[in-house]
Amino acid sequence: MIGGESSEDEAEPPPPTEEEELSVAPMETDEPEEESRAITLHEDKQYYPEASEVYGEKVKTVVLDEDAQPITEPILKPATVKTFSVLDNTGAPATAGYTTQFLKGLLDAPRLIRNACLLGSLHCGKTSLMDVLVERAHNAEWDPSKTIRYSDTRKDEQERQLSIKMAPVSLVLPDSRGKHFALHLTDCPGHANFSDEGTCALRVADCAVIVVDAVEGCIGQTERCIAHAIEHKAALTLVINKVDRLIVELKLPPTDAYFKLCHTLDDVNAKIAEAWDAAALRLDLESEAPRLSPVDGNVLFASAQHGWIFSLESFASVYAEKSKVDPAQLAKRLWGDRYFDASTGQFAKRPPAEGRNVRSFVAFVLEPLYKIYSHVLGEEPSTLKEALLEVGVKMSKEDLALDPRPLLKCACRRFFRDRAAPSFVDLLSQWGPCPLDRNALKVKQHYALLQGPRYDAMCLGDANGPLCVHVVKLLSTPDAKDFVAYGRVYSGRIKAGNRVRVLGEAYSPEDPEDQRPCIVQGVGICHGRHVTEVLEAGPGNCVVLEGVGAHVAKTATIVDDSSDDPCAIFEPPRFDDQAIVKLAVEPLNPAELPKMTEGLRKISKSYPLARTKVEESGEHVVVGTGELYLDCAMHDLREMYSSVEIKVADPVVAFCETVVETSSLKCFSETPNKRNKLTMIAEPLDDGVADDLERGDVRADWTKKQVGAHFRAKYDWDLLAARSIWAFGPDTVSTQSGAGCSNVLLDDTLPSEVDKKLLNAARESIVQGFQWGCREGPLCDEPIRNVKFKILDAAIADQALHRGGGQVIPTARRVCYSAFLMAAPRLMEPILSVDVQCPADCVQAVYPVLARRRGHIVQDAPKPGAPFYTVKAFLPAVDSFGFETDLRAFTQGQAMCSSRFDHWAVCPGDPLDRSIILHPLEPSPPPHLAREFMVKTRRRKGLSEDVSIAKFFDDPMLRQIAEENPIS
Ligand SMILES: Nc1nc2c(ncn2[C@@H]2O[C@H](COP(=O)(O)OP(=O)(O)OP(=O)(O)O)[C@@H](O)[C@H]2O)c(=O)[nH]1
Ligand SMILES: [Mg+2]
Repeated sequence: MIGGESSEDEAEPPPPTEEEELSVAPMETDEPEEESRAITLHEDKQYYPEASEVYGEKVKTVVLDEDAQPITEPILKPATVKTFSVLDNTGAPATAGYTTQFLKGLLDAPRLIRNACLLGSLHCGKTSLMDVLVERAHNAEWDPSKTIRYSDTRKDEQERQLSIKMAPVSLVLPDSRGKHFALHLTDCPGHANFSDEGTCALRVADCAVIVVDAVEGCIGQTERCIAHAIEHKAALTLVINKVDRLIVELKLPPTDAYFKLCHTLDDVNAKIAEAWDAAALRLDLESEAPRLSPVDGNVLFASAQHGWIFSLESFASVYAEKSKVDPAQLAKRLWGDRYFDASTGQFAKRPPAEGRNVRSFVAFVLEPLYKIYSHVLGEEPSTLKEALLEVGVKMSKEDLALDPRPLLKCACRRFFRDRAAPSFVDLLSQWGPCPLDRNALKVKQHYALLQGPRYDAMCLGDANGPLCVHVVKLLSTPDAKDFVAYGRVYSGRIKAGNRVRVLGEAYSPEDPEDQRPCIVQGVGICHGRHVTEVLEAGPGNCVVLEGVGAHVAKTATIVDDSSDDPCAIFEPPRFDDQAIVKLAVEPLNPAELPKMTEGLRKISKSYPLARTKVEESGEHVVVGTGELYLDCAMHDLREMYSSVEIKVADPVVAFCETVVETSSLKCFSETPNKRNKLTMIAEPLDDGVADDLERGDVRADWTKKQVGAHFRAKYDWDLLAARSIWAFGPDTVSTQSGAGCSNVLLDDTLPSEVDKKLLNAARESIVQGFQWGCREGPLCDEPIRNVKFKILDAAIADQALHRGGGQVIPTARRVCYSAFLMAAPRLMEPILSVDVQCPADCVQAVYPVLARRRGHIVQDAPKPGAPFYTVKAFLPAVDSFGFETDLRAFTQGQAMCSSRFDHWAVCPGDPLDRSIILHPLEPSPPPHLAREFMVKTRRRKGLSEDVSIAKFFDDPMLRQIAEENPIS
């Protein structure tokens, strides 16, 4: 009853009122709601025309006798439009000063396109650097006292001041000669947890711009970015950012600042050489690692905060304006041991006999910069104008009235004029390859079918060839209701309205089930916060596609619907990190489970490395790379993808199961129909094999000969053993899902004892059983890692009917388990590598914090030219929760740390040792840890408390064990 009060205490129902409330409500219809929204309320009984007369056919009158909903709730809920992105219109061609037509023209000229990504450590200034470029491209006059962080498009990124997602920003910018280029850039997050976003960006990029903080130099995270970029065969360039910190914070004299920059550069080059050498053979790289040098133009210096970026040549052009010098020639003399002799006006490799003994970079580059900074920060306002004029910086009265920070930015801008963005474009135009030149390389590296007309067209980037787009990432729409796909066009032209096929990650020509037809609803160029519809795009471009997001799980390959020529997929990305932290989630209100599962599905789409699964106990689990990763995923789950209240358990880590000895018995198992019998043993793999398999150095699709040659050459296996490898498991290809394919199944039977023909007939089923077993080990359902299973004997039924999958697969799994359990099984835990940066007096405080968590330090050393130490350590992931907070507390917030997965290590203790008594709420001593982890994991998963050995052994097998171990 609208407006009336109904009391629950009343025994009698309230008498019917004279008045009837009439409300006009929408009639049930399939039409969209908007058409039938009219509602009126009337409180007397006069004649009212039928609602349909007034409001049209689809509206009917209903009479409500009692309140259908509380009075506080509006009958029609106001439409809530949620947005999680910072939206503005900057980036549209109109605001950027060019027409969409011009943009489209550039997109059709692949020689004027560059695809690059900004990679680097946490907070080294990638987003700020992007701001400098965006400011120029959009002719935006932003408030110099504020940082915009244009490519941090999500509100939470702005609030946390941290990039979480990769942000594609396509810009049209001129180089120093005024030639315009279309740059498809991606700003990647620097936090170690989000390195998966960088992997996706590298998949489409031809060039990696490594950004380094001038003070921090090349740190662990930078090293990983370099190695990962080399892994993707991206061209390497370097920006040394935050050079202003050397002047303002460290107050280094100019010569020391030069040495510091040299040291950073040498460090980066050393790391490039190291990573190159490690990958050269595997990736078939050129023998010589590239060397970056400012003289070659592939190193830039920048202070993104103060709005400047320069190369030696662009700095030389400042001098070229005043005197008649060729900037290119001068630039060559501005780095290294070059000295200017003022008396002769010449540059020499030795200091002049008379005059100043400073290198040319110091005299011509750093000293003018230092002067600007010292004048702005140290000079009285009254004399500042003249002082800056000395260095050629003209400032207006209004400029001089600014606060120091904007004033600095303003003075730098006046000095460098419009050189920042063009220096960056020069870098990419010279060192970033044209996409068409790189197509072949990328296709060869990542595409699965290396022949045929489609392959040829992709390698050439043929706009008239068959369509092929590699979607690497799904980007949430601002309202988080849908996803748009971001990918690179390899061949053909993608158009809005195209009928395409979306091939998923599980697609293969042999098993083509994972494909969906769909219609591309829109093709656009992403400018970060704004998308320009371009309707179509050709090869070499990175575009966003509307209408396909729903059909893509994580990555996909899009091909035209009509063509019949064989197609394959781009293999799923290989990440340089692993998802090892698990979080169990549950809706507060159980009825909201479907909403939560829908949200989890979206989390898995939005976070490349995140996996979601349901444990046997019914528990929903999200697996991610670390605490921050899961924190962001939970934020998205609660706020963006499902507005459901969620209960979250304490985070736990993923484990692996392994063996440390050879099986003490030959384990056998019979199929239920007693017609087949398999005998196996398990033993640890040689060191390094599992890593090779996980890295993809050895692939399941290799021929027997290739696999044999590899194992013989690298691990000294005998040829027979090397050639008798049947399969890798749990997965055929190494993925990010924990253990990847790190186990081997070997056929070690003798032709004299076993009918090989029959055995081969059952091979498929045995392999499936092995892979199933490896996926969920017997200790606590975690993947098996680093184990070699050998088939020693097999009796296989000669009738196909009796050796079907239903009989053989579970038996193969059982025999794998029993062989595993007889080979001293152990639990493996993930170990993180931790990089800590802290002042010298804090180093001692780091040791106890690590020691308390079973961590150990492998290196602590002062950082040259910086007032801090870097400490490298290993820390078991299971003890890493809260480590950062602890470290900050112990060092009064002076230590910074970054950690990520490094390797798997065997947990101390025997997980099957029943003599261990676990005391609740008490830390277990190290020898009890494996047992504790196993029991807790089993409990969490709803498994029985202990591993029941009998489950995996046949009776005859059990008798044999009992005979050999009479006591047990
Ligand atoms: N002094 C100085 N500070 C800078 C410079 N560039 C960026 N910063 C500051 O460094 C911090 C991090 O900058 P961001 O641009 O967010 O760095 P980022 O690399 O994008 O960070 P993530 O994406 O979170 O890894 C901010 O506080 C910036 O103001 C610079 O050139 N000089
Ligand atoms: Mg950033």
